[in-house]
Amino acid sequence: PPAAASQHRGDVTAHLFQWPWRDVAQECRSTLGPAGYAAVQVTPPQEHVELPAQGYPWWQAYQPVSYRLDSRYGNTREFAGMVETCHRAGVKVYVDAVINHMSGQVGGGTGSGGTRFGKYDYPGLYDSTDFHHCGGDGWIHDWNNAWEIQHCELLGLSDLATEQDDVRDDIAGYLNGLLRLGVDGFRIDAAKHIPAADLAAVKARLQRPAYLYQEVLGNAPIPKTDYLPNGDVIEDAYGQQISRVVKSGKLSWLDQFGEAWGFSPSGSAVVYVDSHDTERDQSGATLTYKDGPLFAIGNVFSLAWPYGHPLVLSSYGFTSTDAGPPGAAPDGDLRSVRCGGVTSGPGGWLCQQQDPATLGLVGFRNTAGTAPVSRWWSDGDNAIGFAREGRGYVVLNRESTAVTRTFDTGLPAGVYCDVTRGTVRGNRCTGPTVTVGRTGALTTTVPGLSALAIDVQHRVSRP
Ligand code: LAG
Ligand code: CA
Repeated sequence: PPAAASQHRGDVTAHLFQWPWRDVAQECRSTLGPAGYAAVQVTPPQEHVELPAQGYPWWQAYQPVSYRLDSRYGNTREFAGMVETCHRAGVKVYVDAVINHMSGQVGGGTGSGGTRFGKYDYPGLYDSTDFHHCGGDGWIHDWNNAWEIQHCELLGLSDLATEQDDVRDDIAGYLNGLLRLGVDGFRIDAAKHIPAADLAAVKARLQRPAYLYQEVLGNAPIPKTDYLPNGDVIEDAYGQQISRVVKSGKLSWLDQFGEAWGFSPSGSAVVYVDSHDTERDQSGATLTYKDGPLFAIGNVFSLAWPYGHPLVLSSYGFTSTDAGPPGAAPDGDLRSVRCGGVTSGPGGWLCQQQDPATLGLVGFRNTAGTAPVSRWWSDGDNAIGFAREGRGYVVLNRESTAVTRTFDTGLPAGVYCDVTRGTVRGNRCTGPTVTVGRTGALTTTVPGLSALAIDVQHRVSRP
């Protein structure tokens, strides 16, 4: 990859859930690169099952049929072009790697690239001897039993015998092919269902170093710490807790948010407010785009706060949890992404990665770098403010009424652009500004259910 791709650009990844490769490329060029996103996470790119009778659900992508890059999202040429374009824009590409299992189709079928397959038979790749066969229906039933979780079938998906050398070779062959196309790292899907030692054996077969973040949900009976020697882990407790605090707790509880809450080590944790799975959780526990200003508060906090590596979900409106991406043709083919969907119900692509506050806070986080949190203030309830010492300051007001006070920002005096609402073009802020006085004091009013963020890269004038 060109030099731009290896420059330090912070640690925010945009997950462009279900986006075709050509649109991802365009988004790297027009938004992700200029805004300072470090990386993009793309949908599993391998050939997958096709389920027209079920309306081509999004989760087809999580049932591999072969390792050819021939999917609903594009072909090998389009995938390679996307990686090249994103690198040119300074954005790394992380692939969602589905390597615990193949399909769950009992009667078999034909894949998105035309491959005919059976549940335990993938011509030229795997046969029945390459899979685990537990008793009974083969499924995982006892979720307190670590052996079962790793050796039986997740949701009835044919479970690869990852302890076998030939299976490890085939999985590594797939990942190495992606690395040859320039891919920078992998989200290891369902990592908890693969013994950590088996993943280590696959990693050892990679032809060059790659960034790994592993999906290990919960801690029992399989602890996330088992996987830290392989790379980072997804800290799913983060999204649960931030959702709970913002929906029904107090922001003032967040002053030690991170390892003190029992989370994984900050430098090894990938975190999100919501994911493509949790936004479909029916319990309503997760903060999602459906929560409007509350979601915005959780999102701004998570980007401003120096714990973990944030993953920003970009998704589409839906009512049915199975619904595939908007605007698909009757044959399941995808049309190009058009941002601007309505925020509830089916309707369109939401493009949360382009939200002004999100763009502003990606810049804020990059500007803050390793500066520590300081000057914490709260009203003891649901309004907080804190600095990233010398680099930025943020106020979050989840009260229903406005907060007016003088905040001790510690920032150099001047007029600052509120990056939750505007950005600097030329030397002017496209949104509201606030003035920091000579002692770093900022006297302002922050309306109920809103946020304010300023950073030293967006100071529009000095005294
Ligand atoms: C994941 N991480 O570990 C993904 O984040 C998650 O989205 C995947 O589930 C899961 N692991 C397997 O890769 C998704 C859907 C499931 C879907 C599965 C396979 O959330 O609902 O299961 O992908 O396509 C579907 C049906 C099940 C059925 C299964 C097998 O919903 O009812 O048992 O297919 O036929
Ligand atoms: Ca397994």
